[in-house]
Amino acid sequence: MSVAVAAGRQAWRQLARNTGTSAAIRRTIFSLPKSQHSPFRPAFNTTSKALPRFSQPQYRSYSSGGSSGGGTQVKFWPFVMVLAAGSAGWVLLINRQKTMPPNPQATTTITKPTPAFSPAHVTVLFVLGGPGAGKGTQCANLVSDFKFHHLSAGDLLRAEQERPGSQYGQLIKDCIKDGAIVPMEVTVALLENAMADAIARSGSRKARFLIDGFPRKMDQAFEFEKVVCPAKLVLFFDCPEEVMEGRLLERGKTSGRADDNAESIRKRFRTFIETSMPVVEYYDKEGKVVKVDATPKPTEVYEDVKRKLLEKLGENF
Ligand code: UP5
Ligand code: MG
Repeated sequence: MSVAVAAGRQAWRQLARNTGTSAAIRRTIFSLPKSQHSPFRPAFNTTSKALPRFSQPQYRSYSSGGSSGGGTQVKFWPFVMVLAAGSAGWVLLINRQKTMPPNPQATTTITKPTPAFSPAHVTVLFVLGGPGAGKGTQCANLVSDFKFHHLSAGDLLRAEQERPGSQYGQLIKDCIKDGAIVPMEVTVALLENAMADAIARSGSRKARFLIDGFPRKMDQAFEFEKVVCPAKLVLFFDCPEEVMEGRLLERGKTSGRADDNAESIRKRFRTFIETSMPVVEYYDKEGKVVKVDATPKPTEVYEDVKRKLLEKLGENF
């Protein structure tokens, strides 16, 4: 029997060594009275009244408040080692990444939409002002003196409205009569096509454009500058409503325009104040607005336009 007990004790020792059981547990086991070392009892069976102390050291070994002072050192050094090894590995990894060349495959490319025309070749001036302020009249003067291409957004929309087979004809007609703004996708596309045509016809990459009556809304401004071409400045014709109304009603006698009537004019004014003036204010804050008083007679207005434009842009803009 004693041979069997001795063999059992030897087997326990071997098992504890081989399985890496902590020294604390091993010491606890092998410091017990020999009678409690039976290999046939489950060492960690907490329900076993005969072996309550087998279970206790295992829980305490993770606590800094253990009652066994000698056990504390032994309990913590493996974790300190693991932490130290982990930290060293982490520092090594970070340092290695710093010295490594960037992986081209891992680089995320953020592609911004490129405008169709570069401002290095194409100069765009937005021409804004209330209905009847004289935008079209003054653009005609600038075309003859400065070789601008004049594109009136309103004229392009009216042409599209009349084009046989246009899917936007009715939409444009309704918007114009109500003084409402046609969805920007339509107008921006018409402007871009007209610019491309003008450039193709001129045979030169360099071109100057007066974009008349556009943008009438902030989203149009952002969209145009993003996909078509950034604008150099805004020429703004400032005119009181009663003056504009008189001009439009006078023109309405012969123009044939569906919006030159009292009711449409009222709606156009409201849209201009609520939706289009914020565009002028936005560009004004950007320092891009050239403001001209549009109440004098056309020739006087033009003198002012010319002087202010040259002041702002110089001779060779
Ligand atoms: N006139 C001009 N200057 C004068 C002066 N100094 N003294 C005395 N008379 C003067 O002039 C209007 C009239 O005034 C003319 O008879 C002229 O002889 C006289 P004009 O040069 O035509 O003024 P303009 O500002 O161009 O007036 P217009 O009516 O064209 O302005 P709107 O901005 O209202 O019209 P537009 O054609 O740009 O737009 C029409 C509609 O299209 C909009 O209401 C909208 O529904 C739609 N639209 C969009 O939806 N999106 C757009 O981007 C653009 C238009
Ligand atoms: Mg006009």
